[in-house]
Amino acid sequence: MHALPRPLRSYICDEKLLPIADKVALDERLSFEDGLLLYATKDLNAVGALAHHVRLAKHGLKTYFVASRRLSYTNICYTHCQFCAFQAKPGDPRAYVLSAADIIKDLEKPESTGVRELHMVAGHYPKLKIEYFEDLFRKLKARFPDMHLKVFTMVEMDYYARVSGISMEEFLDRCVAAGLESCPGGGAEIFDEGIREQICIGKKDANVWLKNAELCHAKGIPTNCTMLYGHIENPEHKVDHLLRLRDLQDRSLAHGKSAFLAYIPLAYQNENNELSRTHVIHETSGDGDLREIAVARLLLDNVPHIKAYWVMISAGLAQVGLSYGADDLDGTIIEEEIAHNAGAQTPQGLTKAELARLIRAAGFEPLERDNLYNTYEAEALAIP
Ligand code: V47
Repeated sequence: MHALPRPLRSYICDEKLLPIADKVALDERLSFEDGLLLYATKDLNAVGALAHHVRLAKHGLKTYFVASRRLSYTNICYTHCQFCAFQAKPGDPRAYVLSAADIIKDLEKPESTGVRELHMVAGHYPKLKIEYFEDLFRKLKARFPDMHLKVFTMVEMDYYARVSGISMEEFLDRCVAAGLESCPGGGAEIFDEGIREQICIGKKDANVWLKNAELCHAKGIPTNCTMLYGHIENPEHKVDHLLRLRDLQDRSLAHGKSAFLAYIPLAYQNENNELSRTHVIHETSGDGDLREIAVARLLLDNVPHIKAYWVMISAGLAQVGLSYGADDLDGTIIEEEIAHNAGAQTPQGLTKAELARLIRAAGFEPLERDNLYNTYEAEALAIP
């Protein structure tokens, strides 16, 4: 087993962290107060070393990436999230809705060759009903049987079940029968109601997100989870959010047929959206981005994978994040709208070779994966 070469206590400069180091060494669960200390300490390297210890114990040097394609079937959205620069209202010249034929045509382009995961999230548009999704998923599966369909945030599925006039259960069962295989982790934002009222007025409350994730897990649909940070939240809100995810994961692991596969901290991108115009933002920084990865690795002891999402924090920092607890660089992406409309300066996509090179250069072992973390050796795929 991989382990740090020295006792964990020897990495600590801030003595307040010593009890946490002892808990981590004994594989004991951290508390809410421990979480606050991990956010408060100036000893970021110690937080990183503790997270790296856990990462090495869980995954060794293995680091995952996926050949993935992002697509949004519509950008029209009737919900109004103040942090979002992606949404368009009907009549907006930017507004679009894609048909199954449009999406298939896009996926037939050479740049989508070899894609194993189609990750689709989109706006909330009442003209799209369950029949649209059934038809879309069936056609996608008929044309690309090996492409994994990862679709809908927990809030998005709630919206489309309601506008279709059917229960959440029926909506999910019909989507799964048509080809839905897993769900991404977006739409969680921050669970604290006071913050939600300021950043996404009118969006469904945290309990809807959590209830639907639990229902997915009960039905055997794996999902991911996220947290949007770097806006107006404070550490209490973040620890509360992470522990609500951890509690749900405990329940899913005990009673469900599936559970969260990965957690992704999402760094708020502040351009072209209302939130940064109306509120004072606690902007994210390199220190903050690494801390989010490390704290998640330490608090979410029951979620197997932590992603360093290069699209929102840069490829270079995501690479450093691999030594702060992350074991997954997410994917090739190819084209991305949500972060880039909000000012992300990163490339639209990275090739498999670029991802493998970033991972190797940081001292880790790249493994291409599919959505369920079945792996393919980079060597076998001739990735340089
Ligand atoms: O749902 C929206 C968030 C999410 C902004 O599951 C923003 O594997 C930052 O969910 N700044 C979409 N974030 C991204 C997402 C995701 C990303 C990577 C991997 C996975 C996964 C999921 O991004 C949205 C919303 O929560 N978001 N606007 C913004 N301005």
